[in-house]
Amino acid sequence: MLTAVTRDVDAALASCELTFLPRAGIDVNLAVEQHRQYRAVLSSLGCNIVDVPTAPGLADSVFVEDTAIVLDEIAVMCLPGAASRRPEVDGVREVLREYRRIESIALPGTLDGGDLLRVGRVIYAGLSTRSNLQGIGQLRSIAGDYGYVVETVETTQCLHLKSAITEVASGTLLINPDWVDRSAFGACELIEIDPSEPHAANALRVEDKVIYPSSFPRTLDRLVQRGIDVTTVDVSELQKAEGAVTCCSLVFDA
Ligand code: CIR
Repeated sequence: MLTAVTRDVDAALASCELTFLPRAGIDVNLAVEQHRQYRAVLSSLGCNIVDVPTAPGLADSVFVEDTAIVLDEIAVMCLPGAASRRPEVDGVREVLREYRRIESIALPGTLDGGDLLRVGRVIYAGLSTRSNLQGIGQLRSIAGDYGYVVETVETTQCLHLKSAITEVASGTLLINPDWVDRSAFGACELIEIDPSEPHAANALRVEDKVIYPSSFPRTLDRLVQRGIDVTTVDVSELQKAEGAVTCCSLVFDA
């Protein structure tokens, strides 16, 4: 059964970590409503929603993607590059241990799930302000035992690898080529975002469908023209926290 692990928006969301965006007023009540709709779309696409209990004061805890990568065989608990986010991991581990054997990244390695893009048996790992070579190396060693190849890819000007590139259909990636070098993804078909929408590369694939922010109409057109079945969601308040659609869930077969 397709499962989506999510976590409520914390009341402290407005105190979130920010790296590339200036702080803008976040309407937390609206964020809660947008997140409710996001969960409803996940449900409508066949996901069983499993919630991680809230841990008050963890401002960024809605962004569960950064705490783990769930592979078919195991879950690897990440070690977020931002120290304020490390306490988020425990609650997610407690949930994931119901579904997978758990492995973990340890200091001095750091690794954010937002930097991990899995395409088949390849995991592209973003070398970013959050994820370092030690963290990526630990993942390579853990996942290598299960036949995954981990490729390191440098990102620039964006928070995570998945700010710059995500999978929108099997072997087809949506990319902002200004933030990540397209040559790293030679084996895949690439769709470029519309250049006027630099944040538009983050799409959440759920089997043969895609959940996508309503704020990027030009790139949305490109996806639709390629025959991709897209459902849009308004995530304006989560975007002000430098989040988008992949970061609010961990979707896997359970
Ligand atoms: C952070 O800076 O860590 C959060 N404010 C946003 C994290 C978004 N995560 C993601 O896109 N995977």
